Amino acid sequence: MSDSKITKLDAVIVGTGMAGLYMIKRLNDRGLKIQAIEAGSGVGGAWYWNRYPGCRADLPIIEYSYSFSKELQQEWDWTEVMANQPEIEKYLNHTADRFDLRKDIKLNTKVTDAIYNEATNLWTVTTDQGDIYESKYCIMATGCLNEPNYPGFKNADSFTGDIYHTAQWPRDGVDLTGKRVAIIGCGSSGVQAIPQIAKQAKELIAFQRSPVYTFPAKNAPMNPEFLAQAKADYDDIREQQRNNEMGICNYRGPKKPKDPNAAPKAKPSKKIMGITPEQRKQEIQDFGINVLTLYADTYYNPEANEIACELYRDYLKEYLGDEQKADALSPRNYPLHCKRPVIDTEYYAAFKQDHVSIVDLRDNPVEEVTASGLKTKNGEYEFDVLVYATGFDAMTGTIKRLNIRGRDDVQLSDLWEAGPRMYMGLQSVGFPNFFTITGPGSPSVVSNVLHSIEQHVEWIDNCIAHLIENNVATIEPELAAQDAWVEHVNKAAEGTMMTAPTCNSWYLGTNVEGKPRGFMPYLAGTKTYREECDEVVSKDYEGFILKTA
Ligand code: N01
Repeated sequence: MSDSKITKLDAVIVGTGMAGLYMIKRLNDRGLKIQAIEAGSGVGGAWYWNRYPGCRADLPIIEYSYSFSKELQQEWDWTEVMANQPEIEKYLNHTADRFDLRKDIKLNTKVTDAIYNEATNLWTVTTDQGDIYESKYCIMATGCLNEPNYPGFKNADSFTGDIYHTAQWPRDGVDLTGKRVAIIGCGSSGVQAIPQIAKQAKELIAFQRSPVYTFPAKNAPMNPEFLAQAKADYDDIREQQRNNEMGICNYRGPKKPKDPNAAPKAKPSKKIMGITPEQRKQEIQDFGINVLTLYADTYYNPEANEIACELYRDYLKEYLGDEQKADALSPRNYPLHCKRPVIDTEYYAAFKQDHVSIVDLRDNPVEEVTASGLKTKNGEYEFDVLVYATGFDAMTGTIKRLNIRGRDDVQLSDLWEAGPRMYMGLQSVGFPNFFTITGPGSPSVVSNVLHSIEQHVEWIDNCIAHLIENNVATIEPELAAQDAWVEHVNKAAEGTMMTAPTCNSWYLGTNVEGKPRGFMPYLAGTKTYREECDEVVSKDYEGFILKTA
């Protein structure tokens, strides 16, 4: 390859979601020569691809938004407490324009290979558009939930109707009016999509393998006074987020002066084990079903957890008033808090409608896809449209799909065959100057992920600045430090409901056939993790090997 066809760079950034956009901004501010590459026709990452009906944030948007720019915080007006996908996509496009990031982004382009050259310490990154970049640093901003998971059903291609995946929803939308629709999967995406699809479809059949514990989102239009106050309080909000292990402060608006004559406000009990069955029912009545997520002992005591699960099933039975639907939708045999929390807007209300039905796949599994629908062990179903809401090959799927080769031509996907191995979720041994934003082994998806993204981007940016200032050619982890970190991450998850033997989830990789079981994110919390990252830096990048040129 002639040198003239190779673009020389300081850094390649793969992906332009929330992580990629901020990474571009930071490296731009440093004056580095960079190129960001994006597979989509627009920026936004997860918020570009996941445009299925009902898609929205599951955290208050005041806290799930960039904190890096005070100006951006002040000028953007959110319209809902938990913004929907179109609004978040618009915000991210605004961010790209506001900070002039588009000049460094190549859209509609997929990275195919990233190969490390040990002689030059450079990464050669190639794309499906024929681009070749030679870059000192390669930064994966590919997100944790990017590679769609398609179940390998027999005869999957034989269906003659339209097929969609929630994570690859068409940009121009889909008109489902009057259609018979089937949806497979009832995780966060299915739970958000079902009530909205039910509004259009003539008939909606939900095929569900694992019912979820889901709690009302309590979304609402943004109150302009609340928003104004939040803007005034932003410094404090961000500080509180930094001091919280989830990166969340649950901002409630201005503190009202205490009325000395007011009766003390009732609060739910701290533990479910400490109260009688009657009191438990009373607390559900008083505080709503979400109260089950507030009892501390349900997070570590299996007995307490099972009491909460039983109460949840009772609540569902009473709410639905339909034995078959309640039985099918009732989660059993795995604990509350095992999967990522799901929150919903009128999910169960959708099933109260006659044209919405549920097929419980637990003892009636899918046998094959047919030309006109699906065949399960106990029956056949016909429909016009098939929607996969079957989630993602999370955390490792995208990175493993690419041809990433480090020192000695070792392929990252081979190295991660038995599960990802990273030091602090930032780097893997044998892949010098190759960084992953919110990689496995960092808090990422078990926190307010944007909060974690900002912390990682800033760490990587500061690290690169350090390397340049000190004439360091390469950085990569020591094997012993990486091994110890993987052990540390495993320990943090031990004994939690998320790693209970009966738990299956995408955190554990068990949602994808053949993927090794192992808890991938780091559970100690974002505050603890930030301190650990800062400590590593203060000890001259302890656990990393820095080599001068
Ligand atoms: O994916 P999931 P998701 N046969 O893996 C089922 C984020 N997110 O896209 O549980 C039958 O949770 C699977 O069943 P099971 C959020 O972090 C956020 O819904 O594996 N069913 C499950 O029911 C979330 O956690 C928002 O037994 C099969 C479903 O498909 C993450 O993305 C909104 C199957 C997949 O659920 C993933 O959510 C949406 C098979 N072969 C997503 N394979 C926000 O609110 C899988 N399933 C911000």
